[in-house]
Amino acid sequence: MSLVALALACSDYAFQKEGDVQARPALHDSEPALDSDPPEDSEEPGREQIYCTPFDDFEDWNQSGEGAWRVEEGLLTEGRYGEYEAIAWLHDLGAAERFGVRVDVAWTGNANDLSGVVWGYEAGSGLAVRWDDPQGYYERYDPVGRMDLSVCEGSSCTALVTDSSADLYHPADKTFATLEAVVDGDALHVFVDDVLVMQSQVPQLSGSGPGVVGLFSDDNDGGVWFDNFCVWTEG
Ligand SMILES: [Ca+2]
Ligand SMILES: [Ca+2]
Repeated sequence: MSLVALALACSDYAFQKEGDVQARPALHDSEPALDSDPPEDSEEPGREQIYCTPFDDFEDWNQSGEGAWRVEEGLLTEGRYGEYEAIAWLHDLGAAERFGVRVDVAWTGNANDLSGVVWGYEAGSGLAVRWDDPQGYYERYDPVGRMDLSVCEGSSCTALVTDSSADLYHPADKTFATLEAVVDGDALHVFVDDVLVMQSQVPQLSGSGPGVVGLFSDDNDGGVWFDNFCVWTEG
């Protein structure tokens, strides 16, 4: 698929570490009616949340291409009709043996294609975990939806691993699911609402991040919505 929108978080490191452990509820501080419950794994000892944004604004993010990103009432949305591509990036969150990139994601309308998280973005290339066809609009998978791990070079992504075995249907009603990619050495585990939906071992994962992190959106006609984008590391 050649149509790509990628927005990478950078910026001010709006680190929400002021309150240490007490800061963790800030993961879901802004729209309690929309947010899901804090995932249990964010409470695991040893993990340090190193970046988190509730998308009060998008000013510190970089982007390129033609993705239609904007903040609306504390949510980041991207969506437009037709073909487009966009890439954005920020500064580096450093390296860790084990890390997680997570975001709350929701959709509206129809004809939504790919959404996901990005890490290790450097010189126009990065790794992405992407959730494809979450409403089954394109009837590409049975059960609905597919997860992949891809290498994205600019607007062109090549899947390293795909997994369509889990039922990844999610309605386009602006309710949020939490997508999380956890990398541990060369192992990848992908969770939706803390349920494991894909796992794989891929050599390219070793030393891949988190580095420059961000979000991926491709051809979400109806619109994709993001909230509470957070990165944690361990070790
Ligand atoms: Ca928010
Ligand atoms: Ca589409």
